[in-house]
Amino acid sequence: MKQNQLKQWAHFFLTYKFALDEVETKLNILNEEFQFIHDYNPIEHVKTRIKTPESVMEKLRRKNLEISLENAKSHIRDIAGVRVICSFSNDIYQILDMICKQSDVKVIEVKDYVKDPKPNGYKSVHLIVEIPVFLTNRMENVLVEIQIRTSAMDFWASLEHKIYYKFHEGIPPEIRQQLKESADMISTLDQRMLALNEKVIKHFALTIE
Ligand code: 0O2
Repeated sequence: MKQNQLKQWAHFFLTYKFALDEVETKLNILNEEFQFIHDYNPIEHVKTRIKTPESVMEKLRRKNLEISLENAKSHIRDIAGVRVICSFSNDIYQILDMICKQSDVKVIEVKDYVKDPKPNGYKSVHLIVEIPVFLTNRMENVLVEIQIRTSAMDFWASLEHKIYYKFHEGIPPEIRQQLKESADMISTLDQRMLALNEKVIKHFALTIE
C-alpha cells in the first residue's frame, strides 16, 4: 500500500474510534443518571473494540468484494463494536430502549437473539446504529455494532467463541451438545437471578412502607 493510501485507511479507522468514544460516553451517562435516579446501575461494564485492518480486509474477501474504503464503509457493519454487559436479562431491554430513544442515534437494525436464541444456544441483543461524528471539516455518519447481554450470556459466548475458533473443521457433536446444555443452564440461572433480585427489591420496598 502507498503512503497516502495508508494514511487514508488510518483516517478511516480513526472515525470509528471517535464513534466508539461517543457511544461509550452515551452509555456512561445513561448508567450514571440511572444510578442517581433509581439507585441501581443496569450496566455492569462495557467493552469496546475496533476490527483490525487485516480482519476488515479478510471479511471483504470472504464477501467477494474488492478491498476499498468505500466497500468497507458500506458492507462491514461491525468495524466498531461495543459490548454492554448487564446483570439481569430485563436490563438488556432497558438499555436497548434508552439507546433507541436518543435522537442522534439512528437504529439501522436490531437482532434479538435473547427472544430467539441461535440453534447453538447463543443469546444476545445486537443492534447496528449510525452515529454522527463531527470532524474538523465535515460530519460523518459512522456505523457501530452494539451487543447487549448478561454476564452469564457473556461467559457462555466467550467460551463458545474460543472453542469455535479452535475447531477449524467444525465443533464435534458431543462438545456442541454440551455447549447447548450449558446455554440452557445459563438461561435458567439468568431467570433465577432475576427472580431473586425482584424478591429482594420487593422485600425492601415493603420494609420501607
Ligand atoms: P467477532 O470476532 O466477535 O467480531 P455480519 O457480521 O453482519 O456479517 P451476522 O452473522 O449477520 O454477520 O451478524 P450477527 O448475527 O449480528 O453476529 C455478529 C457477531 O455476533 C459476531 O461477530 C460475534 O461477535 C457475535 N456472534 C454471533 N453469533 C455468535 C455465536 O454463535 N457465538 C458467539 N460466541 N458469538 C456470536 P464475528 O465477526 O463473528 O466475531
